[in-house]
Amino acid sequence: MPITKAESKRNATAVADVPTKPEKTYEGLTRQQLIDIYRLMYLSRRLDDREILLKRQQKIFFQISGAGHEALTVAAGIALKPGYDWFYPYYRDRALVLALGATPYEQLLQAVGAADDPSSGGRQMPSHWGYKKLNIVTQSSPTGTQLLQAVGCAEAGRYFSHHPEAAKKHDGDYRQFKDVVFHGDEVVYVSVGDGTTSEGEFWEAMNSASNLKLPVLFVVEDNQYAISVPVEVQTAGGSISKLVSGFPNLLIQECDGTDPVASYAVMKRAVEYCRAGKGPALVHGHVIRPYSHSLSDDERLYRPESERRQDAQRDPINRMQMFLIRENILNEEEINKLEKSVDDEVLAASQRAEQAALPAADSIYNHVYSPYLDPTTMASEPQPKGTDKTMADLINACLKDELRNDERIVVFGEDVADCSREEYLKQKQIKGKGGVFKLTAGLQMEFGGDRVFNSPLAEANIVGRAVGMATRGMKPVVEIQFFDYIWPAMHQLRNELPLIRWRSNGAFSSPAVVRVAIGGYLTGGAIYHSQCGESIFTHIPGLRVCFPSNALDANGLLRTAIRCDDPVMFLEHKRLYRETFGRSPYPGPDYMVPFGKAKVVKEGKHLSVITYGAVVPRALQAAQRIEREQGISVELVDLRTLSPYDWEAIANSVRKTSKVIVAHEDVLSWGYGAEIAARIADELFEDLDAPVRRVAATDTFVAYQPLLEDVILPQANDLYKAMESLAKF
Ligand SMILES: Cc1ncc(C[n+]2csc(CCOP(=O)(O)OP(=O)(O)O)c2C)c(N)n1
Ligand SMILES: [Mg+2]
Repeated sequence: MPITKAESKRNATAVADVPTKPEKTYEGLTRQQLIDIYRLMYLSRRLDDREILLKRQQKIFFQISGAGHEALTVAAGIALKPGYDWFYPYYRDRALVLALGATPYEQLLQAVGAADDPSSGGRQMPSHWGYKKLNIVTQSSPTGTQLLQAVGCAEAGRYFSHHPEAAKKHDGDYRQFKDVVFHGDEVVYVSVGDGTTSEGEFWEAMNSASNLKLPVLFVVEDNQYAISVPVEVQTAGGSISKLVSGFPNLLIQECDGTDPVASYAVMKRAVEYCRAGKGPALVHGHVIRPYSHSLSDDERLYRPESERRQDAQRDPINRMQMFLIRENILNEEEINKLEKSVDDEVLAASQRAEQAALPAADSIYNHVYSPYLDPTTMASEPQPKGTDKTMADLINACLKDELRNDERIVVFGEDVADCSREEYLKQKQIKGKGGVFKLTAGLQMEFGGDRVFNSPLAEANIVGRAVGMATRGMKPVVEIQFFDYIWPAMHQLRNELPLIRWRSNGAFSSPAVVRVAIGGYLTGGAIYHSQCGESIFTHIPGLRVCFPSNALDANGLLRTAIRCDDPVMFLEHKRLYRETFGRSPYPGPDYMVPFGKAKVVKEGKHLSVITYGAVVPRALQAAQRIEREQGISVELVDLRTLSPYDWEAIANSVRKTSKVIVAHEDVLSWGYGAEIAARIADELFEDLDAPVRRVAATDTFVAYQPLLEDVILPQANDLYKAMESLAKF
């Protein structure tokens, strides 16, 4: 069994001289390895104890321990290869992270919130592991979001081994800054507690990993509780390993997770299975939780003394001590000596960490976005060719160009493939679908089923896997079929995708593109096929949001979205896909529209309309009519991207006309216009001759009956009336 670099370092300070008897091994573990394992377990426990003390002294601000889980997680750490395999641990995995090579000092830097905390630079709570050099990917607090990312990470390893050319660097786009390393047989470790297996994303991850035969090692650390909720409430029948037994290709192993030798035996088997490419494995380890859920919880409120005493008898630290003595590996004196050396090490690390420099207050904006590539400067001129094309045509053309240009791109989502049953395509029995709006038509046929494919009907699955792939260096360009159904992916979109870079203090990034069909004016689209809601996403730092109004912008913005180094939500208005308005000739394979640069669609002098998306053609119609009928000259500004947005263009227009309407299709209250209007009122007050007006949908849902839809969504006539009233003010 390989000993990690960190372990061999630790051996230098290990105590025992191993007796020179014929070497007896324990599931392949040597006596020295068992001593090392005990050292790691004890080190982990003492670090928790130290943090608890520091918390009581108010020198740190939170504590959650890995106590009781040490044997299982050290076993995983030594069965896997740091910096080679990939790791998506959770907060109980302190001992795993130590086994992989993180130091006590590094762990304590996070507890004190130090500038040099390698996991997050003082941004995340303690025990939120992330170590780039060890392939331990930045971890968050939501239970279970790591699972689908681990699946995506495993897919990326497989993808690059099938497409080694794709790993190459490329100047001028995100690839310049995104290193790719792959080996072809790396395993992806992901762990969760028993309670977390109740999350839907657990089941989505199990489904995809086993269906795709991916090398993901799922470790369920079953301590019988999720805070105060016992396992029988979480899991039908009380056993997760029984419950998942129907998944094909899945190796299931159950063990006493308080016994490192038993745990190592199953981990080794599981790792071998995954590494051989046979599929995923699930290790169900039974552990204990001796220190309550966290320092904010007191388990005596819901667990009687008898139950706690029973658990204590299985404490892995005591058990391992007794084992070492029983097997004559260490005597009591040697154990004491080892423990003393660990205690000294922890104390020294703690004293050092308490002195560590704290992050500078002005560092808070670092790594919200990529520091390397600024999408507001990514621009090139169109080279128009051929006849006018629709927005749908030019989005499709951009996807084709970019798939050709960048082998790291994969396209997936619901129904995006031409046909999943490829033999039908090969035998030319069918024409193929390529998206419910046909935006991805022909992509699978040209680029193959491993680059363009259908996902299960599960939005979190789509975005979660994309996050994992993008973290490894791929460029997933995924599709959410209808904005109305984006919500199952909200966790990944709000808590993961845009945060990876910031929360890891720049160590990791996940620049994926999420294309979403959005909007109404469909005549019969009704509530669940007409929603907008862009302000929910512009409210998220770290996420870029585009909302083009015409074919040319859609093509150029999508290219910038794909080539840039930030995560992008690309909102495509369904009604505009095939509209006569805003068609354009194909602008060539390199056309890019910079983010944050609005377009003045029509110059004017009496008032400004700031808008985007499907309101642009409606506002233009109203502006042309009012100029014709009443001589009122309206300036129309199309924002094109909503985050970032072009404040300069807004300010220039308002300074020129002194009157402004902010218009959008989404409901009025708390909408995107509220922010823009507030900023205009704040910063341009002196330039205004009238109140800032807003035109938007009513504060209702979009109804099916066209008569109602017309009243609900802002029409050209509503814009006309608002223009008229403001001009007269
Ligand atoms: C999505 C989400 N819901 C709720 C929480 C609050 N929470 C944090 S840990 C936890 C219990 C987790 O239990 P389990 O998965 O069994 O892990 P354990 O802490 O027992 O190791 C809960 C409810 C959270 N972090 N994320
Ligand atoms: Mg639990």
